[in-house]
Amino acid sequence: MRKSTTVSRRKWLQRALGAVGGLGLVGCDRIAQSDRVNATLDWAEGWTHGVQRLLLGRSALAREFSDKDISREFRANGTTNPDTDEYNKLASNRFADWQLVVDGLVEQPLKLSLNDLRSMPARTQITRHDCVEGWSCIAKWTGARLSSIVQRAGVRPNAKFLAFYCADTLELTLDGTGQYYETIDLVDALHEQTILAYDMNGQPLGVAHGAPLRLRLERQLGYKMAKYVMRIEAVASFDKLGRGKGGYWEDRGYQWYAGI
Ligand SMILES: Nc1nc2c(c(=O)[nH]1)N[C@H]1C(S)=C(S)[C@@H](COP(=O)(O)O)O[C@H]1N2
Ligand SMILES: [Mo]
Repeated sequence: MRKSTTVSRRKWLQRALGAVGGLGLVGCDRIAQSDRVNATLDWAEGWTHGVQRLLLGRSALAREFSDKDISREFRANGTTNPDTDEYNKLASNRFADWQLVVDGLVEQPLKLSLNDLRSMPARTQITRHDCVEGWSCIAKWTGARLSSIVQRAGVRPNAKFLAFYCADTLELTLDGTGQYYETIDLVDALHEQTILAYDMNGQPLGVAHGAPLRLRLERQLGYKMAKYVMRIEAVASFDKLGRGKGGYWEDRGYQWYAGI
């Protein structure tokens, strides 16, 4: 099975190369036996496999742990309380009046309460959170699958990224670019383990860890996992958001794709 796929791809490549070289199909097999053509074919096949591996790599699952591995203390980092009037008001009512806004390049803009989110397809996973600063903690996260939300909103064909806007301002700036935000592409948005978590270790998410809702994106570093998510916007590019690099920390020099 594998072998025949390889053989037919090789045939196809031979034909393609033959066409490029202006050689008739008749001559292909003979020409293909020369070392130079074979080297080219090997290179082309290697390249194809490399791309396949890369794409497969994007859907592979992050390691999951068991209950006994859960960290006794999970460190909180960055903002531990947005502490704005608006946020405090929502928190005082245990976020009963809070709604997640989903808009931008979607067919159907959404406003979802915590109850709405809790009634959507969910996933629970015990994973390790790795912060770029060099510490890790393990916790159990439960949340709505981001793929279900994307599906319900129906992203338009020109949407390439999802932007997450948070309730907290981490740095006070005159132009407002100190507000925390993040962007991810649709490949990561549809990943099996990408969820909007409302529970941590079986309890409603606490304020320090991003209440009422935080992103879990288990194949990337901690700074990608936006806490205090208020709004998700489907966008074609993130050039015009913040300082244009795709996230609060990206705008300050960190990589946009923080794969682990
Ligand atoms: N809104 C918001 N999200 C954020 C941050 C933040 O400061 N504000 N810090 C990020 C960083 S650097 C890390 S490591 C994690 C920390 O999550 P925790 O507080 O649950 O440990 O949240 C990320 N998401
Ligand atoms: Mo972090």
